[in-house]
Amino acid sequence: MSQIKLTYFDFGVRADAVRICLTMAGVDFEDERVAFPKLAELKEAGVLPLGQLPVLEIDGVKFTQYNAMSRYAATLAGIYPEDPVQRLKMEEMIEVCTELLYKVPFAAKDEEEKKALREQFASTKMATWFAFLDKRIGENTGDWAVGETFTLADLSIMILCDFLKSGFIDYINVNFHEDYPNVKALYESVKAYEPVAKYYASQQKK
Ligand SMILES: N[C@@H](CCC(=O)N[C@@H](CS)C(=O)NCC(=O)O)C(=O)O
Repeated sequence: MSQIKLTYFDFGVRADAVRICLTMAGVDFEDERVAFPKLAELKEAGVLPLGQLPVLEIDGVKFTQYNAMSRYAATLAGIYPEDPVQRLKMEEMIEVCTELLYKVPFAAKDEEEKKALREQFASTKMATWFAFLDKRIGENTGDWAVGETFTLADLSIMILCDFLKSGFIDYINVNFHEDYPNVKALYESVKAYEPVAKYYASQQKK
């Protein structure tokens, strides 16, 4: 059996898809959660391949890039569709979530500028991406983001909404997704989906 260790913060955004999928797949893995200052320490020690987290270590080989890890774990969990069109639909949504995360304005000269940049981001690009996800979900028949089957796109959208809900990105409405009825409904369905609900319930007990 492979030795698997995921190292990240005690945060969902770039790790929960991997954690949930490995759990769904029944894979035994070490879920190492480090405090924020530990990143600098690990970088300094030269133990992170790209100086970044998350890192997924499989039998001594360290992998970077959370979407790559998520796809690997989703494949093990059986939620990575084989049909090319279903896969394209799923990937498109995952990439929208990823792009949104990468484009949140972080650099600003002061709080006032940060507030202005984030509010502008929320009302323009972010609104466009959420409206797009909402439209796409609405176009598909079935309960899930790409249609009849639960896929990694469902997790990606739920995790993005949870990240916003955490309040980590200040000046952006924590319930931003609630203005988009299909995204809102999907978020609630994913949270209630048994393997996901079971995973989060198991985390609360810790
Ligand atoms: N492209 C990487 C980005 C990872 C990333 O930026 N992680 C942040 C923490 S959430 C980090 O390690 N930042 C430190 C740095 O980039 O120097 C991925 O998809 O995993």
